[in-house]
Amino acid sequence: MDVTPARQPCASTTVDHCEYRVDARKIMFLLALMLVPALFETTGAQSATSVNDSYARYCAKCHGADRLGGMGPALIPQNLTRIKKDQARRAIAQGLPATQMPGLGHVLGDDEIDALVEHIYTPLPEMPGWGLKEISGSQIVYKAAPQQVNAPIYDADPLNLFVVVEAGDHHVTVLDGDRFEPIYRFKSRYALHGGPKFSPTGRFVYFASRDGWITKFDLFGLNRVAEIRAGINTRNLAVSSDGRFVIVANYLPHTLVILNAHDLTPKKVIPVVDEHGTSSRVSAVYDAPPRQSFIAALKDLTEVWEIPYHDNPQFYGIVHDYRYEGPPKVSESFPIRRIRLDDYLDDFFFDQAYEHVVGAARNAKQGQVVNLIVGRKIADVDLPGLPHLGSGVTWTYQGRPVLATPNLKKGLISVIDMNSWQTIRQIETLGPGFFMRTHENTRYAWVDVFFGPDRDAVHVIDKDTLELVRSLRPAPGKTAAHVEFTRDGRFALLSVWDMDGAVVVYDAETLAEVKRIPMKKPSGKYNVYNKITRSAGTSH
Ligand code: DHE
Repeated sequence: MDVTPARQPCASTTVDHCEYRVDARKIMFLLALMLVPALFETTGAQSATSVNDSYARYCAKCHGADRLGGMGPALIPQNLTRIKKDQARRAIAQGLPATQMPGLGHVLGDDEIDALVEHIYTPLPEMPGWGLKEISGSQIVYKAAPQQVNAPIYDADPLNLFVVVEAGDHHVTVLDGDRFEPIYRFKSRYALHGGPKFSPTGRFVYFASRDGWITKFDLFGLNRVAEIRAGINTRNLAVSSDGRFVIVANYLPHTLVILNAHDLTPKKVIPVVDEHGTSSRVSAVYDAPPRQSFIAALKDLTEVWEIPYHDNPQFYGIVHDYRYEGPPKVSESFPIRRIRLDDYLDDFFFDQAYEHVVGAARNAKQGQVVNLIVGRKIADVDLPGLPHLGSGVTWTYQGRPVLATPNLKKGLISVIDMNSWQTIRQIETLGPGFFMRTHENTRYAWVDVFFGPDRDAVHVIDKDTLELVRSLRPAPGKTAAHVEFTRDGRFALLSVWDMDGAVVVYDAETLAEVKRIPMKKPSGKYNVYNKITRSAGTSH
């Protein structure tokens, strides 16, 4: 059974499909605009029509015809509070780095861009609600399928499976990580984004789509268990380390939604507001297992939230300065601890002990280190450009723990000493990178060159010398990105991001190609064992 989302996003399968060409009608229109200005000094209705046309032609496919988001974020004043109008103007004209937003300055005139800016800063006549009632109403619990079993229905190591998200045609492939053969392929919700998250044993996997659908899938029986639409425009999800809860971070509405991990029944909708009533989008939410809590970074408030999910009151002793809001220390009350910061956190990273959060704002000059125990910022970190901390990895270098992160604006990898929080090295690359990966059993770290002319290259870095040792180009001319290792670290799987793409398997020691598995724009791949053991070399 499949259920149509309340708001159907565009049926197209890629984002680079959006039409930005100037056609003959457009040229005629622009000529008319130049030659007969008086024609256009008429009614407001006409200019409203033309801005609606521009929006429909250039924006709607990614941002939704209703401006409530799709592949791109919602374009409504509530979600644009951190962007000034001239920044919006620049973004439309020149595009935005590290996003799929192209510049439209070559097809739209200044007046058209101005009109679009006014349009997106105009409140919608009515904001759709997506509260507990609507969320509950969208829930689908799939009937127990005959194949629901207590062991995998296939002959492969269930902990060495890869879940591969194929963004090209919105499918997921379950891949045997020993034989490198697909076991099963199924249609996912439209535009999954972020890493799927696993239950503690690795049997179940949870996906989030940009338009708010959460899917629970059983990797033993290879069937969907339940689905629910938790938001209109969603960022990501996290699963509690005890396997009881799923939490969903939303851009729209401004909420965090807690679900029962068993069948996705909603438990609580938390409005994300500060004490003055200002609301915020949620940048991302993650699980912090040793703390038995969720940590959420907020986009429009300079706060980080910690939301404990543990019943054991002893847990609360770990943190001395807890300031509870709501009923205290009651099971499943999900109290909120607010940690106030100097700046926003758009992207962040935990140390392996989950004691520190290293975060950065998109437009900040440096990052900040927040100690979760004392609940405040303890250091600044030199992180120029736009570090992609969510993709950071750690290893031991000369006896000390280091964090390495790619940068979405600059071709460099920052390597930071996690004891002193000083930068040890900036490794130059061929261009800005999106994803970085390593594994405890390999001497190399891999990072892609996601943007620019060398986007088909992937660098291999020696973790002992911090030198680039090799650049691989698995498919010249096609973007190569996102590596994940097998559970033993012997093989590295790399994506060729193309409709006619592939997952390419490399020997992690010799760097020789072992196998190529055809796939449709495989955006990310996730190894069950590495995820549930929280390998230092992968995203959590
Ligand atoms: Fe992502 C993860 C934010 C654009 C592909 N991306 C994440 C996460 C965040 C994030 C916060 C971590 C969530 C998690 O795993 O739980 N991404 C953002 C942005 O703010 C940004 C720059 C703008 C936006 O459009 O939201 C952005 N991301 C993209 C893309 O354009 C990518 C390349 C293509 C796509 O699918 O949209 C993209 N993001 C990914 C992938 C992951 C991800 C594949 C999971 C990485 C992993 O290995 O864990």
